[in-house]
Amino acid sequence: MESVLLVDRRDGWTLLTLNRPDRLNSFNEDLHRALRAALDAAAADADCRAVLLTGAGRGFCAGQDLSARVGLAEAPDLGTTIDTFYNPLVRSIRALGKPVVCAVNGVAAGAGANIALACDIVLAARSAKFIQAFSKIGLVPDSGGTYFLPRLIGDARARALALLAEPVPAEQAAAWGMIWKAVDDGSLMGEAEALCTHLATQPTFGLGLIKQALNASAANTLDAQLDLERDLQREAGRSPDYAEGVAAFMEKRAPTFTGR
Ligand code: T3D
Repeated sequence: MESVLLVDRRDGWTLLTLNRPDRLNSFNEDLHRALRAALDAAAADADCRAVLLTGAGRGFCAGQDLSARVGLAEAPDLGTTIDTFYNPLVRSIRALGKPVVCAVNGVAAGAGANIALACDIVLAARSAKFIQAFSKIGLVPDSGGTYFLPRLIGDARARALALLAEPVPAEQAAAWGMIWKAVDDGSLMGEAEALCTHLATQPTFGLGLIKQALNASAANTLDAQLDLERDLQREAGRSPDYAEGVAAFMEKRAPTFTGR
């Protein structure tokens, strides 16, 4: 049987493809475990300097596999699933010390939409759409939806999307600032792969520090954020890639970053 997650090690980065296309790549426990393991492996692998997440088939991800939620003798404790799977997944994407690019190849619904939004740079095929599907089945947006959405697109839009579960087409998502950009369907993977190839040549340690600063920003006061920037800059200033970046600039040549 084919794996629920395809892992493809490229030159300097890793492609992760959610692979349950007949269920629009919705999450079962196997997919959760495989994705977490792959992200942990990417985190531990110094030769992996970016991660690209996408979906097989016509959808990106339809969130939780609802077939696991029917015919149960008693109501499931969904808080346990969130604690065990969804929250650690979102935390590991945000905490990964290297960029995570998401190529949204088709519909992203429920937790699938919010896992995409947790990634650092989100490209979407023009035919893709984002749906906060939760309210349609009596649930609450999870996987960071109520955190990311108001910060990305403002409270008014976040509220309407969460309460109405209306689909947001990729171009609208880009116009609202929910994602980085919408691209032609046929160029999605080419653009996303080129982005990862580029990121894999960049100062990875510094990019990880940038993620740390931006992750902290939403909850910090300006004073706290200024202090954090100072601390992170101190670390960045000690990195070999900083020394290389400055030397290359002064010597008017292209830098060769090692990621350290
Ligand atoms: O439970 C917990 O652990 C709590 C955590 C919750 C996190 C969540 O994500 S809750 C939200 C769960 N997701 C949804 O409610 C979305 C359900 N899916 C849809 O609304 C629609 O499928 C889409 C809008 C995403 C796409 O619509 P469409 O018309 O393009 O495709 P479709 O025909 O509905 O789906 C294609 C197939 O995928 C279909 O199977 P079939 O009829 O061909 O055998 C459909 O049943 C299946 N599918 C789609 N989404 C799911 C799914 N099967 C299981 N679970 C799904 N989420």
